[in-house]
Amino acid sequence: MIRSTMALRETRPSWRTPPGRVIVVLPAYNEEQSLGLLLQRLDDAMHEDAIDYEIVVVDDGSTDGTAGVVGEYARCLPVHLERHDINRGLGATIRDGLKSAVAIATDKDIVVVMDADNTHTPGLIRTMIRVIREGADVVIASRYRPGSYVRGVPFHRKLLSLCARALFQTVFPIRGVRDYTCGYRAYRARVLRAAFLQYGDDFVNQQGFQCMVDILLKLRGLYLIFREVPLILRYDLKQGASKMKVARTIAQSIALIVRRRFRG
Ligand SMILES: Nc1nc2c(ncn2[C@@H]2O[C@H](COP(=O)(O)OP(=O)(O)O)[C@@H](O)[C@H]2O)c(=O)[nH]1
Ligand SMILES: [Mg+2]
Repeated sequence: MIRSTMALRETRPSWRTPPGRVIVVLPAYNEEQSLGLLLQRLDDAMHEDAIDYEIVVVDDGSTDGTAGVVGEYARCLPVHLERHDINRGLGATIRDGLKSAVAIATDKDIVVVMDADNTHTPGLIRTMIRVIREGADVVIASRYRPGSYVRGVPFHRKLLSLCARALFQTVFPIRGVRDYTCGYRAYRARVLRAAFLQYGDDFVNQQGFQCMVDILLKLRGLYLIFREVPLILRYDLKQGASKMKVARTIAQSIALIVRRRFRG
């Protein structure tokens, strides 16, 4: 028995490298109530599918116990904490999280970004990985695919994201993309590395929630394959209010469209 295992090892092809890992980036601003539960659910989901993973939490100057929660879980889970001294906004937080992820990733790894508010279901990561392994470079968890399900989202937020979809699909069509604004996505690590090489820190240079759209606009110039999978959004699980400032996000998104569409 031992001899046959040895023989197998000796005949392992030289090109075979260990399977890729998943690096999960969580932008977090005052998420102490949700983050612990999300970390547990992430660990469960990764464990169930025997996926090797690491988590990078970027605490964006939270004034609550967000950093403390990460510290607690870091004793038993592969979680790293990065901190901003002051609140810098979602764009800078996602940029720093992606940079840290790329720094520890190999080209085989997959980087997943999701909200830290425990409304995105971690079980979907397995599907997103599968779609990347099937050939996609970027996978978006989308509210606009058959099988998606949204629970607890207020009417005005549904309307806002529908309008955003209509507008962005018209002005910046990207094959395979309907949901431009959802914060739950998976990227090949090497795609992110290439994007940082090309754009530097300007890869993510929008401060607010419109950074999600801008990332796609930057990536669409890199000749990539975009795919979507249906999202189950459990907004009913959200503790406290959304951090999105609706009027500001609309104004900044329109400014972004004008800049990117008419001024290059
Ligand atoms: N870094 C950072 N993260 C933020 C900020 N505002 C929101 N977030 C995070 O961005 C994600 C999206 O915010 P959320 O309130 O869930 O927005 P919604 O789901 O669209 O209502 C969550 O993980 C928040 O913790 C901010 O000012 N800075
Ligand atoms: Mg959210």
